[in-house]
Amino acid sequence: MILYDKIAAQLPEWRERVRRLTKEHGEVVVDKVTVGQVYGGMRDVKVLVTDISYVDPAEGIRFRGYSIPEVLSLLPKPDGADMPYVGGLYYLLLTGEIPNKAQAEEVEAEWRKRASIPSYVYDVLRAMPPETHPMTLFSQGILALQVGSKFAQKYHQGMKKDEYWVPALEDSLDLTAKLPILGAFIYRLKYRDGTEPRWDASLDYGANFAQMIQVENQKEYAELARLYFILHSDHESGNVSAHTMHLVGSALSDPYLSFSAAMNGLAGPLHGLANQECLGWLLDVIQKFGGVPTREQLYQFAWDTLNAGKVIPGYGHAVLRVPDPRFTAQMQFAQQRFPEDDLVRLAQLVYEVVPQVLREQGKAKNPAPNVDAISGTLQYHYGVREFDFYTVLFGIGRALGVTANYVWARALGQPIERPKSVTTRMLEEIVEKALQVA
Ligand code: HAX
Repeated sequence: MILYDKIAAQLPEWRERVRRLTKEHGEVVVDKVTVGQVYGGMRDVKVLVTDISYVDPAEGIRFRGYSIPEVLSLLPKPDGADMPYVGGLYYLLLTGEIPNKAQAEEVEAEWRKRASIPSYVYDVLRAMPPETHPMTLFSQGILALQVGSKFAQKYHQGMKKDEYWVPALEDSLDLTAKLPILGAFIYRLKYRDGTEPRWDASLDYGANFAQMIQVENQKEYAELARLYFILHSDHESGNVSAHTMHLVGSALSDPYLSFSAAMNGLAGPLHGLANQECLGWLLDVIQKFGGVPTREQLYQFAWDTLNAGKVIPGYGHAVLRVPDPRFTAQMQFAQQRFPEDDLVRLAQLVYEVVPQVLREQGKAKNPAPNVDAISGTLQYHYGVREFDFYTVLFGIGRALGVTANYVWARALGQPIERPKSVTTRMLEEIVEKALQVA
């Protein structure tokens, strides 16, 4: 398999680079940590390594060194499509190389072979109360699939550490192939007729999701699905979902166990759930004003949100200090295709008004939009209007990045994660000593 061959060929050099760093230069200091960071969610502390993506605060995400506009223009596309193959993006994340069309299609073919879900998984989900949140069903569905983990089987049969990455890659391909089916089934179960989706072997990953989720305009939605999954795939390793995957995986929990845990983190309102919250906020505005409000009305509404002690969803970021290029790419998609849509016009107006409001409030370090400020608007336009489902879409995309990281973490023998904690009293003593010295 091409992904296996490519990674196997790169591994000796990577292992030597890591060996040199850790064995010969392990004592070199990378960063200092302040009391504020210890108590402040470890913000900006450099303690994770990934070569798969990097978020530059002043520019946004780069996947394997490529910016989002570069990724969207360089990756191969299905015939007649504007948006690239998701399989091409997975190839890039896993190997660091831009694939040609045949290579991207080979990843798509791998997914096709693996794209089915055992019927007991559907039964598990059907047994849940109907009001269960889609993210809970998603996480449970992933756990239910865990019994098929090749990593877990091989580990218990006895496997050399050097070989961990091979079944990790197998599981990652299996898991990423099954997630669109699982997501589409959850959508049908909660909001449609509850039937089981079937993968269409003649379609690519994005187009398959479009047909399985049963939207009306499948051709256009397939473009959105490809864009959406690519944009949401990775955002370096410190965000809650990626870090959870890495942390749980570091205990050699298999990709299913690790990814289910990651999805529980993505389900939090400050992380992936923000896309559902954001659309809810936009719809509240439309409902309150009977359509797109004036600039003044929106300005006041934003202040009312802040004064009620709430955050404005879709704005702010822990790392970024500029508008998120994932926001920009989705806004361009909407502006090119349906600029007159009320929600698109509103999202644009919010973009013009909310940063000013957040700047006036003076708390948020980044008053600019993040990926979630627009993603729900696009789904809504194509008829996917059940917005508590949106984080599942994010999760399907996020799997691409975090499984690529999982494979490389096993390939490079990354150890179990175990930072050290201190007590508040210890921090007070450290501060007292520092004050005496000063
Ligand atoms: N609205 C109101 N207040 C905001 C704000 C927003 N959009 N963004 C930040 N702030 C506030 C914070 O709540 C914090 O207030 P306190 O000092 O009272 O605690 C202050 O500004 C400083 O926060 P920060 O340092 O700028 O931001 P953090 O790194 O702490 O948090 C968040 C980053 C993304 C969680 C934050 O900006 C936020 O809550 N945004 C709204 C929710 C959201 O859009 N989340 C999605 C983020 C992208 C993502 O992960 N998607 O999955």
